Amino acid sequence: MAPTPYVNLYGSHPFYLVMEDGGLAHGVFLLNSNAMDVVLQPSPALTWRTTGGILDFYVFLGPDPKSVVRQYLDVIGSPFMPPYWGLGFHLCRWGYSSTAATRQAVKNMTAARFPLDVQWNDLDYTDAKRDFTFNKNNFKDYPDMVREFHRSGRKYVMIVDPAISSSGPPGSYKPYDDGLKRGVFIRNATGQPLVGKVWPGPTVFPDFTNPETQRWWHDMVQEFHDQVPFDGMWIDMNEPSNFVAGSLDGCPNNKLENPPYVPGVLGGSLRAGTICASSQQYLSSHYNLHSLYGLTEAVASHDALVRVRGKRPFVISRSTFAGHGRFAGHWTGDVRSSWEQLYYSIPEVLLFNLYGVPLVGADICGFLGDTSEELCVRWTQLGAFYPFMRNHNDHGSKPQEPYAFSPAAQEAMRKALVLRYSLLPYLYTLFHKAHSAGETVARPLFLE
Ligand code: MIG
Repeated sequence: MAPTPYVNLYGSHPFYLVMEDGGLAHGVFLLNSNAMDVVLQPSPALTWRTTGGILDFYVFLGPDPKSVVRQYLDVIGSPFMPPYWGLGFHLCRWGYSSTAATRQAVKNMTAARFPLDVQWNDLDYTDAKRDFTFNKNNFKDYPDMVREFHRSGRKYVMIVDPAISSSGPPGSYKPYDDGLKRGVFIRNATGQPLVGKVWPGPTVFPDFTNPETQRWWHDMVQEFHDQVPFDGMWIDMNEPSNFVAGSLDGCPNNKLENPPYVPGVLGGSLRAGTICASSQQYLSSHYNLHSLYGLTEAVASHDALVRVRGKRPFVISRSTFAGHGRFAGHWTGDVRSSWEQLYYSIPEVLLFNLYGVPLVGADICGFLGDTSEELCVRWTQLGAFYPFMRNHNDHGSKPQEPYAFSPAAQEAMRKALVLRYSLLPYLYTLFHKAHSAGETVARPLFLE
């Protein structure tokens, strides 16, 4: 779920770090992907209550907090090295409804003397919200737009959702037809591809634990890249998110769907907002694999980009699990344009660094709802210190690109951006140390 108190969020990292009064630190990792409660007890204690899997515990003795993080990363894998351009300023919004509108945003940034390294598009570029297609009306010259961005030294990233449209006539949509033939979709109790509902309407869900799915995903990425030379992938909705509970046909009544204990998840049911727990994947049931969906899609996307572009990949994911940072970064999803959410983005960014996902940031100025000038200025100043710096906005909200504000506000934002850019070599070095030696990029002071 989007950041809301007391509900399950986009990702799972069953790891904690304790620092005692004397400065000694230790950490514990429970490598387990099942649905679980984490209960903070009043005494210094924590209870994990998991609903399956293996009780595979790791204890990290530190003795200092940085060593705990390094020891944890020795187990789960250290962060991938992002391309240098990934550390620049990224601009996005849901509602750049044409190549003209997208180009205009880039022009406005340049005219207002703001640095912009990476331009993004949300679902607007697609044909009927389907992956690996583009809209032949408003985005008719989409490939040319991306090539133009390249000529001006910029990079380009677009959104990709995992769910694949399944309702078109046979022969009309290759990702579905080909995926069906290759058996890459998650199956329901009767062995048929499970059909849910996401942006394009009825959809099926790739099972990224199947090696054939990884190959199919690569082929789809390759074919789309042959048309549109994009540089990175923004993988959204990969918890996986579903607009109906379980599937269009509901879920069967069995032990995995109705286990004796359900952790405190939204709606009190494992299928709420996602697919049936008893659906079958290549490795095991979705009951066991649910929390790994985003990670397995990140692996597929990372590997596809390496093979297609032959360069360091750039993948930003909403869902994450322990080990994600080896393959991709993370943005913190649908944050509200509020002071409270600006505040919470700080512990979130610092925590993801302890989790080995240093390429992380919240949507600057907030995503949901209208921002205000003061909030957007302060959030840009804070965001200049996020390892991943992107301004992204919901459709229908008031514009919040840096150039949308008063001259005084723009001047403050420009200063923050110039400061970030002057520190980029330092930031890049921190990423190298995270990658090569298990360090953090944005870190809480107690690590020092
Ligand atoms: O149901 O693609 O978190 O960043 O703009 C919403 C549209 C789907 C959720 C993402 C948000 C993105 C939006 N997506």
